[in-house]
Amino acid sequence: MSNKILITSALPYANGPLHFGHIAGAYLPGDCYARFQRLQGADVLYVCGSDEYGVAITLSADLVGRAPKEHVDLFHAINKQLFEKLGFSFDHYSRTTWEGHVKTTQQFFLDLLENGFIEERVTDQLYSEKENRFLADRYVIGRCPKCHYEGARGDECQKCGASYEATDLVHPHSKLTGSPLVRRPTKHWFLRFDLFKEKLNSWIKDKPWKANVLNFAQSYIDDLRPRAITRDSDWGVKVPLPGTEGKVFYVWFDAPIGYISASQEGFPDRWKEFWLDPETKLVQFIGKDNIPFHAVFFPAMLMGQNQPYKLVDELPANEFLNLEGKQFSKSDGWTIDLERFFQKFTTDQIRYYIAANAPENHDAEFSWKDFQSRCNAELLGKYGNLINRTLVFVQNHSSGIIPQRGELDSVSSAFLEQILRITEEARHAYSHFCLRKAAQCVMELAQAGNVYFDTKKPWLLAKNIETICEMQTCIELVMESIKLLALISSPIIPHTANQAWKLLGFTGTIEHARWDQIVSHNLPSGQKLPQPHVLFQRIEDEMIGPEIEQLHAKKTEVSEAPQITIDDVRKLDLRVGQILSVERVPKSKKMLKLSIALSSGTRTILSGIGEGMTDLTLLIGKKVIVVANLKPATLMGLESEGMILSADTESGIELPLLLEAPIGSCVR
Ligand code: B3M
Ligand code: ZN
Repeated sequence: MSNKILITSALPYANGPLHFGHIAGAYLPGDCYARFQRLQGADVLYVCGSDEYGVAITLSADLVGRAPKEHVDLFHAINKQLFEKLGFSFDHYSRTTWEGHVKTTQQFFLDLLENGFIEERVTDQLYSEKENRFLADRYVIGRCPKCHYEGARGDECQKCGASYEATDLVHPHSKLTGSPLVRRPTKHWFLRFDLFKEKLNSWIKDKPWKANVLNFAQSYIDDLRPRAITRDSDWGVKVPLPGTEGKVFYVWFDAPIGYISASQEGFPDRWKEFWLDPETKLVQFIGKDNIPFHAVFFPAMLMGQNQPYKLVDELPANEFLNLEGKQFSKSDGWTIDLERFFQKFTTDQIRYYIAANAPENHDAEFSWKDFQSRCNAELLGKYGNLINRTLVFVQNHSSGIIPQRGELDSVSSAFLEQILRITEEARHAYSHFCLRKAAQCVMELAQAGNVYFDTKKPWLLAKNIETICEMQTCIELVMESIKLLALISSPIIPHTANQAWKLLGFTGTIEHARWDQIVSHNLPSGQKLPQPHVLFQRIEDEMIGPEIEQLHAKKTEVSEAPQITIDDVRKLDLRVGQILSVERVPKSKKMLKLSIALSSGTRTILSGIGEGMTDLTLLIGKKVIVVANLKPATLMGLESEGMILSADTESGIELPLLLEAPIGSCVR
C-alpha cells in the first residue's frame, strides 16, 4: 500500500490580511494533520498558496488605487509571513500568478474543449463606455427590478433578497465611477457541468465525509447546469484561443488547478508521484463556504480532462471561528492586532487555543478571557507544570539522570495503561480530523501524569532507602508520560513539544522521530537531562485587559459620542459637489488637493483620502458630499475650504455613491 498523502489547504485570496478566524478553518487543522502524518511515517506533500486572480482582487485593488499585481504582491507576502510566524509546515507555498500555473490551467481548458465539455455562448453583459470595459457583477449597482430599491447590488438585492442577472437592473451604474452602463453582447465559454451528473453521483456515494458536506454537495449535483468559466477582464489566466483578447478564466476555474501547479512549482521532479498515483490519498482542508467547488465543480473538471489526476478522498470542511461573539472584521476594528499579539503571546499558545476550540461541527469563538484561562490552566497549569515539577525532581533526586524502571505495582500498571490508551486515542483523533479531541487528549495525558505524581508522592518515597526504587519507577513512568505528551502534542504545539523532547535529553527534533518508535521504546535509563526551564509564562490580567479594551474602543467611540439634537445636525450645510481636478499635496502620503464644484462656485478642499491610490483620475467626475459651511482652515500650508465625507474600509477609504443628485443639492 502506498503511504503517500497529498494535503492541501484552501488557497487564500491575496486581497487582505488573514486573521485567526481563517486560520481556524482550513489552515491549522491542515498543518496539524500534515505534521501528524509525517510522524506516522507517511510520505506527505502539503501545499498551499495565494489565490491571486478574480474580481475579489481587482475590486479591492481598485478601491485602494493599487494595480492588481501590486496588491497581490503585498498580501501574498503578508500572509506568507503570518504562516511562517505560526509555524506552518507547508512543503510549498505558491501563488497562482506564477507562470507555470498558466500552462496547467490552459491545458485543462484545451482538454475539456477537445472532449466536448465546453461550448461558446454569446450573452449580454454590462459595459462601461467610460472605462472601456465590461464590468463584473460586483462592480455594478442599480435599481432592483423587483422592489425598485436604488443601489441594489449586481447579483442580488440586499433589500428584498431577489437574485437576478446584473443586466436585469434598472439604470445600472459602475460602483467605482458612477458612470452609466450599457448592454453589449460578449462571448463566453461555458463548461457543461450537467454532463458530469452521473459520474459525480457514483463517485461521491461512498465518500466518508461529514453528512452536511455530502448533503450540500448532493444538492449542487442535483442542480448541475452549464456555467461560464470565462470573464471579460485583463486580470486572470488568458483563454488560449486566437481572437480572445480580454477574456480570462473565472477565478474558480483556475484556483483549484493551483493545487496542482503549486505542487509542480515546488516539486518539479516529484509532483507526479503524488498527483498521478491512484494510491495517493488526497486530503483537502477547506472552509464550509468552499464545499461546492471542491466536492463538485473541481472533481467534474478533473473528470473531463486528460491527465489521471487524483480526485479528493477526504474533505474536512470546517465552520467559522468568531471573535467575542461576532465575525472577525478588520474594517470594523473587530479583530486582533497580530503584531501586538506576537509581542505578548506565543505561537504555541494561539495554536493550542485554536486547536482546542476548532470549529469542527459548529462555529466556535475566540474570547480573550477564555484564551487566558486555557493558556494558564491547561498549557501552564497541567502541561508545563507536569514537566517542570518532574524535571526539577529528577535534578534533585536522581542527579539529572533518567532512572531505571523497577517492578510496577497496580497503581503504576494502571497509569502505564492509561497513558498508552490516551496516546492511542490521540492518534485516532488526529487521523479522523478531530483536532479538538486531540487537544483534549493532550490535556488528559498531562493531567494523568500530575495525578499519578500526586498519588505516588515521590518526594516521600525519596526519604526512605527502602522506597527509593519505587520512587525511581514512579519518576521513570512520569517521564514516559512526558515523552508521550511531547509526541501527541507536537502536531499542535511543535515548538513546545520539541523543547520538552530536548528536556528529556534527546538530541534532534521530534519531527525526525516516528510515532510508533517513540511509543514502543522506553526512555533510555541513564540518559542525562539538561537543566529544566519553564515552557510557558502566565498570562496576567494586565496582558489581556488592553486587548479587550482596544476591541471595544471603536464601538464605544461611536456609541459614547455625546448625543446631539436635530438642531445640531441642521447646523451642517451638507451639499453634493463634484470633483473637477485632483493632485497630491507634496510630502504627504495621503493628503489630496481637490477642486470641487458646488452650485456656489469651485472650492479647494484638502482631504486625507489619497493613501494607496495610484490612479487619481478615477476620482475626477465623482460626486461627493461636502461640508460646505466648515470654517476654512490651513492644512500643510494650504487653505482648505470645507471637507468631504468618506468611510473607512479594510484597505483604505470609500466615497458614498451619488448618481442623480445635481451639484449643489442639499444632503439631509
Ligand atoms: N480563495 C476562497 C477563499 O479564500 C478561495 C479558495 C480557493 S481554493 C482553490 O475562501
Ligand atoms: Zn429588491
